[in-house]
Amino acid sequence: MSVVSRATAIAHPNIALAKYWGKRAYGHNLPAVPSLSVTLAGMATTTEVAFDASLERDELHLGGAALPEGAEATRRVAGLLDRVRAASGRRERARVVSRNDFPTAAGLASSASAFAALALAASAAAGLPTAPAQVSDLARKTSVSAARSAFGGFVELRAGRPGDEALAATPLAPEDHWPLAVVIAVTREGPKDVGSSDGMRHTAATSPYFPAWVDAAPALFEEVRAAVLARDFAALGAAAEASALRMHASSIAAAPALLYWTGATVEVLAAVRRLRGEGTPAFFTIDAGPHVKVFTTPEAQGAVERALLAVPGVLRTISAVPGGGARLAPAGAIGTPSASGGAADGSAGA
Ligand code: 2P0
Repeated sequence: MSVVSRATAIAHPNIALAKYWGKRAYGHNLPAVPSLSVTLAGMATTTEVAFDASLERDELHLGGAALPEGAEATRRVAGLLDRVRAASGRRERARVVSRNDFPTAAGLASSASAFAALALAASAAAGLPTAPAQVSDLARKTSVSAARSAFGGFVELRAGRPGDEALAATPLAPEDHWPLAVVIAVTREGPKDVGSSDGMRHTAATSPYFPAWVDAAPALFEEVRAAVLARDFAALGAAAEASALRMHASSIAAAPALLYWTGATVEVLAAVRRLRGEGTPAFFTIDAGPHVKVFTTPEAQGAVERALLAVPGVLRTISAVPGGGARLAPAGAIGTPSASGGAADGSAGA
């Protein structure tokens, strides 16, 4: 009978107010610009990692389906597990079972919650330290936005610097610092055309505006950061919209152009401006997809939802509030029957 070391973790998606877009040419997966995000409550990825000597290769089961060995997601998961094996001295392959309780087509960075949950569960299962900074650095090496989901509330991640080996996000303010609400206008079902990693690589390689984006991003990040600390909604909205629009401008100027928007995306931007003109607190941000995330206050959330649902092309809305960071969960939280015996919860070793 093989001995299994197992742990389960839960992590949440985050939405960047100051966008990350582009990697340093040096180092390993270092962001070219600083970013600042809000981790969301109410949507979660739950991931169980089981190191098992009887496995011949790492396995990934997503939402109840086994992914093929050569799939991009399987390769990225195996890459993170390789780092955990190298750091812990373990040699066993692992079975990873993961599910999201939110639709991946919502345009939320599901890779952020996925790799934050994987980094924490794999660290715990292998007996490595599970402090958020270590989990954040491990997650960042596979997916930069995942570094931010290690923490809850308002989270920042500086740009990479020459010589950086470890780079972790840091918490800026807890989730109850500022009771914002976010309403996501879903404008298309199904996966996006170009993934974030490919999109930013293409932008960096071909867009004459990419250097301008990298030059502009640090000042926008500082504006976002100051507005969050001061709870200044108008200042945050101006800086966050500028960050999103300049990020997208860099991609639109790539060759060939990378345009994530649909007509409905632009209609939502116009609706948010109309709302603001009528005195409703609202600003938008857009990630690598056609959906629009609209930040508002809890008091105005219902009015914003109604206004967005009335925009032609908006299929539905999803609402969320700031939430907590990645955490370990009890054994069995994934709700999947486990394989071989010898199960260990939390950070227990083999
Ligand atoms: C962000 N995005 O700051 C930005 C805004 C999308 C647009 O972080 O290559 O999946 O895995 O490091 O983290 C999405 O990029 O990219 C992202 P990789 P990731 O949220």
